[in-house]
Amino acid sequence: MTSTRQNYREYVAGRANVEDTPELAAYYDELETFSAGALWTVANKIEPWEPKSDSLPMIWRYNDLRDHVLRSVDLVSPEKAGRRVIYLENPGRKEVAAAVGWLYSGLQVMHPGERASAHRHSASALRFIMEGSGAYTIVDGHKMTLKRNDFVLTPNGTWHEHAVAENGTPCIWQDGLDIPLVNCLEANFYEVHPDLQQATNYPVDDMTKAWGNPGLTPVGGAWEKGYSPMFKYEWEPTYEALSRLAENSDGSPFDGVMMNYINPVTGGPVMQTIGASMQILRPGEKTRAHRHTGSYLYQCAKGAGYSIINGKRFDWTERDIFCVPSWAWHEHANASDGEDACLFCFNDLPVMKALGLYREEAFGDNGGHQPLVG
Ligand code: 1HN
Repeated sequence: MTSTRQNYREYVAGRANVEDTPELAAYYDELETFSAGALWTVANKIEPWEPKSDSLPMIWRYNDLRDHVLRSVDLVSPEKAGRRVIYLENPGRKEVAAAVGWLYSGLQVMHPGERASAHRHSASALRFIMEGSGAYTIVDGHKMTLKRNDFVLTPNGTWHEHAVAENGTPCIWQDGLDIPLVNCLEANFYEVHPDLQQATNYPVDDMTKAWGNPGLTPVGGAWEKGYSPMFKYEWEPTYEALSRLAENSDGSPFDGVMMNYINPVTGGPVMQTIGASMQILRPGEKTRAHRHTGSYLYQCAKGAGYSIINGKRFDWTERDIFCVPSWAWHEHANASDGEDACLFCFNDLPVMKALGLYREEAFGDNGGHQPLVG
């Protein structure tokens, strides 16, 4: 019998390097009948020297996708589809429907007067509003109005639903979820709301009004949940804060002027599994290359520029989405001489950090910039 079994040998002291013999092949066959195997045949594969992402660096250009997203409105109803979403599929992560690593993302579209049913799940989700007016999301009874570049949380376990008001315009937003991760951990539950729709029990936008005041926190506003009580982070104060920081600081050589969206109760990430940030690149600014563990999805919220990821250049403009896989070298640049550029990013950094798996490295050569390949 010829075996198709792979033997991952490495000619390095301390690594597994056992030659195949007919006797060992027979032995491996016997082990297989008991659903067992010899570690030394796979050790080098399952213990890579450094993270090897299956995800490819990718860009999804809005110009390519927008018409297709809008077309789905004629093809399926939100009632039938549940959510009318075109998801972003990384060619290396098709089986798990991930855009990068263990993160899912998609573009959701709703027309005025449409309302999707309420549900909840163990996966945590976020929205980043791309275009349109009149959209709102209800999270655990809290209604939030959504405008361009607003960032909204629908944390794990919260009832949530979306709609666009009758007098609104077609709305598109980016969804981000940790579904691939939660499925990988075999911990995902899903429930449809018993009434299909939630009652809105609170004043509109109350959570942002209560928790979104810089340097101030409401007295008596106890909050013990693992995610931020501030469900919506609006664009104007975010951009203003970044612009103010940029006047006073150059930020980090690798990320430039960047701010994290935080849980105001803890100062930590907005949700337990997903973190998010916004960064501003001033005209002509170029960051130095570095790499770190964790998976990252970026959306250009303003302006234009390019990123070099593992030696390949990706040019982006407003609304384009691109990913940086774990341990991929990356640097960002604003090529314009007049306008600043802003990059929204969400990532699984809270997971990496909570599990003690975060690592970072600076690119040392060539003044900190990658040579282009290909
Ligand atoms: C979900 O709940 C939404 O609530 C969007 O809008 C996309 C993709 C997979 C699983 C749940 C939403 C989703 C999702």
